This record gives sequence, C-alpha cells and structure tokens, in this order.
Amino acid sequence: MTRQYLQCGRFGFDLARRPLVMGILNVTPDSFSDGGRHHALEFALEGAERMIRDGADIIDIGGESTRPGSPSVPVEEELRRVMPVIYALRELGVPLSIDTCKPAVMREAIIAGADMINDINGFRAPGALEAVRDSDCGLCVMHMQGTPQDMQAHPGYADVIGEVIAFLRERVNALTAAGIAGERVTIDPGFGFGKTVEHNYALLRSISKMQKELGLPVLAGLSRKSMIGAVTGRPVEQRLAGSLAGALAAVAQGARIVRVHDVAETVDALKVWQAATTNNEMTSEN
Ligand code: PT1
Repeated sequence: MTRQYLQCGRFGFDLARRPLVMGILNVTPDSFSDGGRHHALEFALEGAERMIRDGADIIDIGGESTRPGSPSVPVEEELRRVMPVIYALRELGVPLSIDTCKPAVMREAIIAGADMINDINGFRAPGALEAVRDSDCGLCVMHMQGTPQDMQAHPGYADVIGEVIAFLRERVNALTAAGIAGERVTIDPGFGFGKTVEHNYALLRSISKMQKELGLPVLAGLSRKSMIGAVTGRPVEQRLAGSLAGALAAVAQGARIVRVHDVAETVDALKVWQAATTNNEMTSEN
C-alpha cells in the first residue's frame, strides 16, 4: 500500500483525500521584474500570496534553476536568494518547500522554518542526509541522470522504468538507514532530467507501478516542460493546456502531488477530476 500520510514540518497531509498542488516560486534573477533584491522579495511575496489564494497546498521556493543547461549557483548566492523569502513567507500558513541540492542551504532553510526539502539530486551530496535527518521536514527524492549542465546531451537507459525505480529504491533505503521516517518521504521520477521525450512518457505511464513497488507517494513535475512542447509543438509560454493534461494524466496514474506554475488552473482541473472520479466533496461548501 502506498503511504497516505505525509509529514511536512509544521504540517501533515492526508494524501488519500485529494491530490495536492505544489506551486513553483522561482527566486532566480531571470524571474524578477528587475535586478534589485528588494523588488525580488516583494515579487516573491506577491507570487506566493496569489498562489495561496489560488489554492496551492505547498509553495516550492527555488534559488537555482535546474532547467537543462542551467549553470550551478554558488552556495552563498543561493542562500542570499532563498533565505529572505523563507522569512517573508513562513507565517502565511502554507508549508514551504525548498528546492535545493546543497546541504548548507538545507540546514539553513530548516533552521529558518522550511517544511520540506525538494532535492533534484536525491540527497546524494555528501552531508545531505545529515542535513535533513534531525528534523521533521518532508522530503522529495528525485531521479536525475547526469547534472542539469549535461543531462540532456545523451540520455540513455537499457530499461528506463526499472532503472528509475531501482535508483529511487536505493535512495529511499539510504534515507531509511540514516534514521529518516518513511512518512516524510515522497518520490519523483524527475521528468526532463536526463530523459528523452519517450523516456518521459514511459515514466508518466508507470507512476502507478513506481508507487506500488516503493509504497511511497509520487510527486510529479511536468509543468511547461519540453515533454509538453514536444507533443504540442508549443513554446514554453503556450503550454498551459498541455500541462493541465499532463497533471491529470499523472493524477490518473495515482500521483499524489503535482508541481506546477499555473496553480489556479490546475486546482480547477483537479476539482473537476475529483468530482468526476469520487462521490464525496462535490462542492466547495462541504
Ligand atoms: C521536478 C522539478 C523540480 N523540475 C521536483 N523538483 C524542476 N521535485 C525543478 C524541460 O524539459 O520535476 N521535480 N525542480 C525544473 N526542471 C526542469 C527540467 C525544467 C526540464 C524544464 C525541463 O523543459
């Protein structure tokens, strides 16, 4: 059975009730309206408040872009980007997830009150397990082949589903061996991280199998990604409809959390999906 409870720092989620929406909050310079840090903070706060009004269950704060080809950011710079945002958002009543691979950022974020650590590197960096071990923050363990700099050069697998599941199993075992409770853990196939379009869709069709084999809730992130563009022929700013279909496909496979840019639209799509597939909670009044 897939674990249905997720401990997420100050918060706890019953994942059996409905799928959760994780809203993406990028705090990288290219996502600011101008270069100034003060404006960056205002921009982040406005973005987070809008996502919360729109129904986001978790806000995922990222200070280092991990899109294919993105350079890695020095730890001091990532801290300068992310820490003020955690302090500004931590009393908004919504769990804060920090998208980072760096143990030093994980530690500082947890001290500042972050509720979840989302690591595209699957807590493989030296010191990553130790950084999250003695807290109750939620964790997302993601699969990636290569690094963001080189991962799309030559993605290759003999058996993509088997290899991604084996990788996630090994990482979850490492977390468990470090003494980390399973109720803190989610797993993620890592769409677009060292995968061809065919690999990505094969993984999308295998979420249910992955969840059954590992017994842990799947978090799926495919919002606006090239796998949506490859099928629709659309540039990144025109991938909303494709991304909504991708989120629903993931949820149909049993994904418990979807990581998205377009929170309002995804929440609506999931409400209709819920009404169409279950008997309870048909209206917002009950
Ligand atoms: C993800 C994810 C993430 N994606 C989790 N965290 C990104 N847990 C950042 C493209 O192909 O899926 N899960 N953090 C963003 N990364 C990408 C990768 C963005 C590929 C775009 C592409 O277009």
